[in-house]
Amino acid sequence: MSGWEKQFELLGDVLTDKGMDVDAVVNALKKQVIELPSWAVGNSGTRYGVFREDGAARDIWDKIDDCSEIQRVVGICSVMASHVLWDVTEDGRYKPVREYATKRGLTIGTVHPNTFMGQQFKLGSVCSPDESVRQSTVDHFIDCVRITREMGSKVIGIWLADGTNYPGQDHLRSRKQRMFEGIKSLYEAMDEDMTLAIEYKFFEPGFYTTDLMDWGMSFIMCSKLGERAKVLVDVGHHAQGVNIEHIVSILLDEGKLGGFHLNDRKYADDDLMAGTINPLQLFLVYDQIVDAANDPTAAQAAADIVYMLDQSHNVEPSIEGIIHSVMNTQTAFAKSLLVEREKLHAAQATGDVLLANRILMGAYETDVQPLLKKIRVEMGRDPDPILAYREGGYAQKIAEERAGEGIGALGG
Ligand code: RM4
Ligand code: MN
Ligand code: MN
Repeated sequence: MSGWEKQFELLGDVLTDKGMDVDAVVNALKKQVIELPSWAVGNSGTRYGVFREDGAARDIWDKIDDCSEIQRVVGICSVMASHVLWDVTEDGRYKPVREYATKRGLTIGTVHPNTFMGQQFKLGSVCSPDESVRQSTVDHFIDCVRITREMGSKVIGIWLADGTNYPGQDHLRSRKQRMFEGIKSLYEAMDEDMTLAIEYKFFEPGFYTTDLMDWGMSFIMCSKLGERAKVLVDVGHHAQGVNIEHIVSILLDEGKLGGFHLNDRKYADDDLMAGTINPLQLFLVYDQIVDAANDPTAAQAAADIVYMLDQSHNVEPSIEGIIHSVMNTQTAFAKSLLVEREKLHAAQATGDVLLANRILMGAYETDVQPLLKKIRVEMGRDPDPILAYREGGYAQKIAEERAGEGIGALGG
């Protein structure tokens, strides 16, 4: 028996003694799915520069190959999220993308329209004061419904770069009304079984106002649109100190949590690897989800959440960076499964503040690595995905094959 196998046995005994169903925990971990961000493989940069990576993906085919390699070692990422302008063939097609993904063992997940890169979007997309820009945005949205169908996906995720830079620049209430009309056109064009996830971000690229600046604004849009519109929470899109897990709990209770863009940050929208700066926060987010999953009134809302990474790798190799994020996300989820919920609820009910916090932190402080190694092996993977990736020789192979210049994450 290897070291981690012995640790697993011990952990299993400890959890069983606490009355926990270890098999249920193992099964839940095996069912976890994280969508890989096609845009995070390949070179990326800050606004100051791009550091080119040996073997960086050059086109959509490389990106699919890279995601497939990631899935080979992690086992819970058979879905690739897509950004439409960056994931198209040279002759403007999407079907071959889906077909190649299938061949490499992947399906296409959340499809993201792009209404922020064209010159026309200087003053916004659906919120622009220019009617023709609003119309071209809606045309793109509707085209994205077709693309989503062609990609075999059921979820569209929008993030609007709309905002203003100066007081007085535009009429704020009019922008809100234009935004609703624009998103409504998309919503109405969607198939009955498609879901719209609406992302918010508190600033950037606009620095004075952002038309969808927080979950409340997304929530207003979603509520007015209907059942199939839900809020997408990018964990890096809040002001400092905002309690994200609280937002998550409220959205879950309202049945309005569409999904996550997972990453981490220290200051603003830093797009760092998930769970690297504030692993406690990631755990607390998962804790709310698992709590809802155990409550019949919120279980469906929890089951419907779509999870994807949205990050950008500037100094770490992108494939390894993504694997690391997936592993950190597994860790957070595993810990949240170990919370002694009945005890916690009892402590909450009696106002035992200290005990409640100790119960929660007890789960957070448990070493779940033996558990994760166990499920990886049971899923036919190596217990350590990073090591498996390094030993597999893929990095060397792509460095040779793709010698020359890779593309940037923003397509350039
Ligand atoms: C935004 C937001 C979106 C992402 C773009 C590129 O900050 O996170 O999800 O698609 O960046
Ligand atoms: Mn995002
Ligand atoms: Mn972002």
